[in-house]
Amino acid sequence: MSKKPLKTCLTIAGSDPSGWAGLQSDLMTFAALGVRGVSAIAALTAQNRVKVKATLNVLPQFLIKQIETLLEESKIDAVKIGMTGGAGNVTALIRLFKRRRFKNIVLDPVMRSTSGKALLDKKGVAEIKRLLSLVTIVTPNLAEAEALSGVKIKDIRGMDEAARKIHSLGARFVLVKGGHLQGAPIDALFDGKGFYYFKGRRIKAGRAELHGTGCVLSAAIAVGLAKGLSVRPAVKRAKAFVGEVIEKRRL
Ligand code: PXL
Repeated sequence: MSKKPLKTCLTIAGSDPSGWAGLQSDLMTFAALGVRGVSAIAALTAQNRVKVKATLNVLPQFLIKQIETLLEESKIDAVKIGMTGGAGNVTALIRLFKRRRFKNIVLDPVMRSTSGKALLDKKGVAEIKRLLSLVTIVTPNLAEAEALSGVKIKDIRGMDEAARKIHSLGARFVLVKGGHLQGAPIDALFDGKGFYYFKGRRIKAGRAELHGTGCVLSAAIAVGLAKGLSVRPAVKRAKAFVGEVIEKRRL
């Protein structure tokens, strides 16, 4: 065993009792990639792999209390944000991040479950836009990129246009995940100057089997950043890890 102290990653996310997505899958990702995971629950859900039946948001003060209490004890090397549980929670996070600067913040702007249930309302989306100026990288899928940018995305040019708009809202890096477009999947990473494209091959999987893969990706990016990688290699490694998870059908 190496004596090097483990890096610590914090996930601020919703609970998915089935373990396929959300905070539970983030903690498994952290463990699988060799960092210590700590967590703050932003919302509860009642769900299985197929369906989200109900959600219950945590109060903003209680969300912040969880994070502040962790910070009293440990240094956090990277933060991953997933399901936030409403505008009030996002506002509280904005205040916290202005007061306490974190070097690495990965925002997965979760708005809807894979099965289609809305996990964030309109006000929440507006607050997520304000949060962008405080994050290192935001990782929207196509629907989320459309909601954040107002751009209708039909092809890679649309992805690029949306990435530019989202970058102009303040995120340092924008990764638009193109997996829902037809053809070979492509993700576009924009750093304000240029685009880098990650081309993948399509792995055969049903919708339920892809549930939670966005969570794994953003958590794995946070791990890379915590370990000192810069953004592009962190995304590259995280994508390779997600590919393995989908192929093995487990974390
Ligand atoms: O996959 C997005 C997501 C994130 N977090 C939680 C979820 C879901 C989707 O269902 O339930 C808690």
